[in-house]
This record gives sequence, structure tokens and C-alpha cells, in this order.
Amino acid sequence: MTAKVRRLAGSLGAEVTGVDLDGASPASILELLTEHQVLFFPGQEMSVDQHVAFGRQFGEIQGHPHLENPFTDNEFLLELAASTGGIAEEWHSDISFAEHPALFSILKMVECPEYGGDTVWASTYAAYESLSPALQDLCDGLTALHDAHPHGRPDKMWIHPVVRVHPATGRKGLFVNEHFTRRIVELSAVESDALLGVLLDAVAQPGHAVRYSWTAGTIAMWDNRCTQHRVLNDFDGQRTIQRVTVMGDIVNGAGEQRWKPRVRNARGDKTRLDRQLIAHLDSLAKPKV
Ligand SMILES: O=C(O)CCC(=O)C(=O)O
Ligand SMILES: [Fe+2]
Repeated sequence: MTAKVRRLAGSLGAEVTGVDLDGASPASILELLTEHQVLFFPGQEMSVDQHVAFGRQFGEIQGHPHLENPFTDNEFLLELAASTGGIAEEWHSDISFAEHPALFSILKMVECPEYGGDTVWASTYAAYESLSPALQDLCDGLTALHDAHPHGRPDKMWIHPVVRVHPATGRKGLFVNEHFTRRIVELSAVESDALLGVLLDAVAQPGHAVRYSWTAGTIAMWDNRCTQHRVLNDFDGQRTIQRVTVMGDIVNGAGEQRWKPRVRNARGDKTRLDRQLIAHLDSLAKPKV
């Protein structure tokens, strides 16, 4: 393969040209992805079936657990079209509310607006590494509750480590996001809000990001274990993407559990987030029938 790889920013992201993804070696793509965290392949002409088959080479693929997919009849494809309100404008990693979040996402840009509608990815390694050692140490011992509230499913939730270790690189990254993370478990609701503000701000720093301007036919592939992304909602007109999602992520924490969940027992002294956390902890404690 005579691929040309061009880095796009200091923290992450590379554009790869001179390669036909239909037939490319999955091992060499994974090697590049481990190095760059998000890859862009402009000028690919992939049909829906080729897109799904491409994704299958990297693991088990799955349609979206909640979002309706009225546009295509392929159950493994998620299509988001601006005209039906489907854009993701808050920072997130895909499906982080599940026990096993999305591992890789493979997006095809189908239709671009005339201007705007770029997508931005952040390196969660860079975000973590920007914190002071004292705050890194605190975060290593914390966990956070994520839920699918943005999809109208606040009952779908899971607790993940705030800091995770990438199995291929051994690097630590922040694993809390604006869209799906509700609450740091070991802090009070007020403390959690303050710390999440600091951590989400670290993710959102422009120096930790790469911003990509699309052309139709571009395929992007990202690693949800060490990145977050969001779309800029600064366009008019149609913008349509199709996504194939490789599932089966196993989240490895960075440290030992050091503290118990911080929920108030005193009646009347609980916030909505305390009640949600208690309900989730209760559901974990109950034997499954
Ligand atoms: O529309 C985009 O550029 C990204 C949408 C998104 O968040 C996703 O496909 O996971
Ligand atoms: Fe997404």
C-alpha cells in the first residue's frame, strides 16, 4: 500500500490518501489508528454493504441501541441527517452509557452542507496529561455514572472509571464526557459538578483537538477509548452521515477503588443525581433474575 499519511494537528488526527479501504489490511489501519487516534480517508467510494463489511473486520458491529434508524434498512448502519434533528453537538465518546461502550466508530460523510458542519475530535490522553499530578492522582481513583438521557433513556446507565488505560498504548485518558456523564460517584453532587467542569474544560481545549472539514465520500475512523468528538452546528442545509459502530470495548481503570460512593442517607437531603446513583447501585446489588 502506497498510503500517504499527513498529520493534521499536534495532539491527534491524520489524513490518509492513496489507499482503497476496500481491500486494505485491517492490521495496518489499526496500527495507524493507535498512533493517530482518528484517521480520515477522503475520496472513498464505499457502498453501505462495503462499509458494514469494512467495520466487521475490526470486531462485532451493532446498530444503535436506542436511536431510530428510519433512513436505511441495514440494521448495522446508523444514519444521522440534519433535517431530522440528528446531529451530535456535545462532546462525547460513543455509547459511553453502556457497560461495553463503542470501541471504534467508522463514519461516512454522505452529504455535506455548503459551509460549516465540521467535526472536532479531542485527545483524551492530552486532556489527562494537561492536569496537575495532584489532580491526576485524585482522578485515577474516581468513577463516574454515565446515562443515555440524551436519547430519552436515563434508565440506561453504567459506572466507569474517570481515567482509563488504553490497552494498546498503556497511556491514560479521561473518560468523562459532556453528553453522557452525569455524576462522579465518590464526590457529592456539588463537588462532582465542580470537578466535571474542570475535566470537561480540559477535554474542550483547542490545543487538544483536531477539526476536520468534510468532503462527501470521506470515511473517518476513530478510537473511542482515547478520543471524544462533537459536531459544529454552524451550517444550513442538509448534512448526512452514516456510521458503522464496532462494539465490545472493555474499560480498564487506572487505579484501585479508594473511596465509597458519596450518597447521602439522610432523607430529604438528596438531589436528583443522588437518587439516580442510589437506584443504579441498588440495581447492581440485586441478583439478576
Ligand atoms: O456527524 C458527525 O460528524 C459525527 C456524529 C457522531 O457523533 C457520530 O457519528 O458518532
Ligand atoms: Fe458520536
